[in-house]
Amino acid sequence: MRFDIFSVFPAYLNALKLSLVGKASAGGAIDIAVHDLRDWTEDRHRTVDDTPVGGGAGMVMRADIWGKALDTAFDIDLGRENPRRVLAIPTPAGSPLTQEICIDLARNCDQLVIACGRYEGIDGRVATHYASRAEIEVFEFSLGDYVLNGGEVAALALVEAVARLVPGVIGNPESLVEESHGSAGLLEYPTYTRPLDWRGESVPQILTSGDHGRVGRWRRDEALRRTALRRPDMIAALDAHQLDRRDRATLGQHGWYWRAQPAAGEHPIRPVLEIADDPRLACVYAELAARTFPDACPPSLADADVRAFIAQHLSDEAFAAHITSPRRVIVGLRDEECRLIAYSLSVIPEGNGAAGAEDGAPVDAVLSDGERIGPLIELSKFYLDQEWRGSGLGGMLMTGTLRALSAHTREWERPYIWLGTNAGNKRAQGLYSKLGFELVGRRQFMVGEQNNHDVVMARTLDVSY
Ligand code: 6GU
Repeated sequence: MRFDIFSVFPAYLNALKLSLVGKASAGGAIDIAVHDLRDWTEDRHRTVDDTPVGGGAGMVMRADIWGKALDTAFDIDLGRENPRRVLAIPTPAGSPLTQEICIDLARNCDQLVIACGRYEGIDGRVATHYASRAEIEVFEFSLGDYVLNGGEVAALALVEAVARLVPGVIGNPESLVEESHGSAGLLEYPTYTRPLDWRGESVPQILTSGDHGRVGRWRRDEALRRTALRRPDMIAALDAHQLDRRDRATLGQHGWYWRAQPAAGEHPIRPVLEIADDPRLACVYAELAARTFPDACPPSLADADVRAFIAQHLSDEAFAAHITSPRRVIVGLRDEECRLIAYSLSVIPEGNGAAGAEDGAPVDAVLSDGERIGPLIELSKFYLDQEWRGSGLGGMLMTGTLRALSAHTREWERPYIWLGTNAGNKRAQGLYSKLGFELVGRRQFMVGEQNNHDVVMARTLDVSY
């Protein structure tokens, strides 16, 4: 691969004689030529710029000088039919340079010509003229959102990023596999070497364990964590199909979730928690409640009874009443399109819980270790939209619910929360026990004419699990 770099400060590019890129060009794996733009001037002062047409600050580099210079590079015979020639123009107004672009250039480009501008940039016709020529591609690129005095540093960056990917330049291509911005779409995990103790800091113990499986997992968790903290945009761009069960736990800690059966091309999202405090939201909650309530009913329940229950207890009006009631707390989760994907509804008993709850709810209960607990808040509804089950979102909804409730129980000595769920619904019971609930008793629950058997589960209201 051939690089031709044009600059009014050719000495700036002497760095390309050093290190890996220097060796690669000395060894013939790549071919780098640096040219002084002023060699194409004809006046005594070797002038390359002029004032901007239309006025404004600074100077603009002349198209005629650039044209003569760049033509000489594009006239070079590269010794093959239809070579791929790219004109790269560094500018803070360019599109971001990415690893993906560098990989493509390293693999598929025969000649990379880099036009380093100075001052206020290069006359705009240079880019449009070369872009109009069928045998040349133009790539105006930027290193990031800051301004450099000229394109030379960007040219150095581009050559180094591309050259190291040219086959044969790096001795051990393995080292390209796991690096940041590689195929995993994550930043690289941190690396360490001896001494194992340095200024009171030791190398993470797991790395000296010799357990490759655990080391591999630790490194992936670190890569995920770093990326979540430093580059949330990269997490948002991940393909959910490339993420595993452990990734769920790690990214869940940073607020990222994806569905258990992601669609093609689905990305993780950061659901947003809300406390429903405006009765105008009632219809949104009623819709999700009506849609999810049947999932918790045993198959023996008559459809008509389920529909009647929904009409009576989960209507817009019912939710408007819940939302405005001081004894109800409704918490929702919304996806990035603001769709409601999960909600909970809690019932706070009268009189700081001392007087007992409605609907035959237990005032207090006995835990498995014999401890009596109470007073109790009822977690009356806790539903995830079907496709979000198994995503870990239940943990987020539970934490949000407990936090919202704790604002109501500051005066309580030992606040507990209970729920009843159908005795046959093992999936729900499994979820609740993962979320810190334990079995404390049983109860009957009427839907229509039918008496349903529920288990009652409870947990403390502190959020320290
Ligand atoms: Cl490519 N050129 C200049 N002049 N400034 C920049 C840049 C490029 N990328 C970021 N800032």
